[in-house]
Amino acid sequence: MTLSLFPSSQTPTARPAAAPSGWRGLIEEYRQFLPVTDATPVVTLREGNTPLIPVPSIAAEIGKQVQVFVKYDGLNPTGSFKDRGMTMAITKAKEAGAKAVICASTGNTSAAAAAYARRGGMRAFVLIPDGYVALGKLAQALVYGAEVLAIEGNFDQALKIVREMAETYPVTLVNSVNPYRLEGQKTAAFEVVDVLGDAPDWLCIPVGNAGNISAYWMGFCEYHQHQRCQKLPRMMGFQAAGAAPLISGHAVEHPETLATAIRIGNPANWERAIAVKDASQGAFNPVTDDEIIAAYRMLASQEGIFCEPASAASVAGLLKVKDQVPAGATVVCVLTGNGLKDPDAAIKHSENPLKQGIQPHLEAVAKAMGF
Ligand code: AN7
Repeated sequence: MTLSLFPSSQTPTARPAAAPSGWRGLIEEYRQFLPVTDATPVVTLREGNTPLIPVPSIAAEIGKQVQVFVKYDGLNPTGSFKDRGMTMAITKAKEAGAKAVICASTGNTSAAAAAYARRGGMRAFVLIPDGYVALGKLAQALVYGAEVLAIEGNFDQALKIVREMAETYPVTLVNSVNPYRLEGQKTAAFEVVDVLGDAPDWLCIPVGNAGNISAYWMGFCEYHQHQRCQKLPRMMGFQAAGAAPLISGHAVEHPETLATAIRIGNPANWERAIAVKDASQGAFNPVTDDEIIAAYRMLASQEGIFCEPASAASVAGLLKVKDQVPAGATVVCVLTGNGLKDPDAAIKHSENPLKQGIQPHLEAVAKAMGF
C-alpha cells in the first residue's frame, strides 16, 4: 500500500505553466507615461512596486491624528530608488546604440548603473569619491562588473569630470542630469497615489543632487493632469546640515555628513529643486547627523524598517518640523535606500551592544540573557 500525503479529494492539481504575470517593472506598468515605443529594448529587473508602509510610532510622535507612511524604495533590485531612473536611462542608452555608460556616484547610482548596464550588455564606468562610499554599494558596483574608478576628491568633482567626459568620449552619462533618469523616478509618485487614492499632504524626502524631489514632483503633476489625484503635496526636502547648499543658498566646497549618499555640495538639479519648492509651497530644512541617526535607529528598532542613514533624513526632518504638520494630514516619507547598503554605519551607530565571550553552555547563555 502506498501512503499518500493527500486524501485523493485534496490532491493538489498541477498549476498551468506560469505565463509571465505579476509586476512587470515600471516601464511596462507605466508605459503610457514614459518616453518608450514598442520598439524600445526595455532593460528591466522588475523594479518598482515598493511598499508604502505605515509607521505608527513616528505618527505618535507627531500626534494630531496624522497618518505617516514610508515609501520603502530600499526594496528595489539593487536596494535603492536609483533603479527607477536607471531602467529608463539604460533602456534609452541601449535604444540609441550606446556601448558604455558613465556616472559619478556617492554609491547608489553606481550600483544601479552597473547592474542595468551589464544586463543591457554595456560597459559601466563609475567614478566614486575614494573612502566615502558605503561598503555595500562598493561591493555591488564591483560584483555587477562596473569599472570602478575611485578619485581622490569628492562627488561634486567626480560629477564635473564625467559631464565633460560624456561630451568628449563615446560614453553616455547616466547621472540625474540625464532626463530619462527623472522620467523613471517619477513613477514612485504614481505608486504612492495608486495606493493612497490621492497624493499625500506632505512628501518628505532627502535631497542630495535634487533629482528625486524633482522627479516626484513631475510624477504628482502628471497624475494630477490626468485626474488620478485631486491634490498636490507640499514637497518637504531635507539636506544633511553639513551638506546643505539649497538651504544656505551657496555651494558647499567641503560637504560633510555621515550620510555619505547625500554628501553633495553642489546639486546638479539646483534650479529645478528651487522651482519645485516654490511651486509646491514646500520647504527645505537641514537635519544634523545626530537627528539622522536618531530617526535611523527609531525606524529600525520600533518599526522594523532598516534604511540607510541618508534615507532617514526624511523622517528626521519630519520630526524636526512636526509642529508645522497640519492636523489630520497624510504624510509620506521616502526611504530611498536599504540599510544593508551601509553595514559599517549600522554597527557603529547601534546602541544595542553585542554580547561576546559567552561560553557554549546552556547556563552561560541563560545567564547572559538575564535569567
Ligand atoms: C540613499 O548615488 O547621488 O537628491 O550618486 O543614494 O536625487 O540626489 C545618491 C543620492 C537620497 C539623494 N538617498 O537623491 C548617488 C547619489 C539616497 C541616495 C539621495 C541619494 P537626489
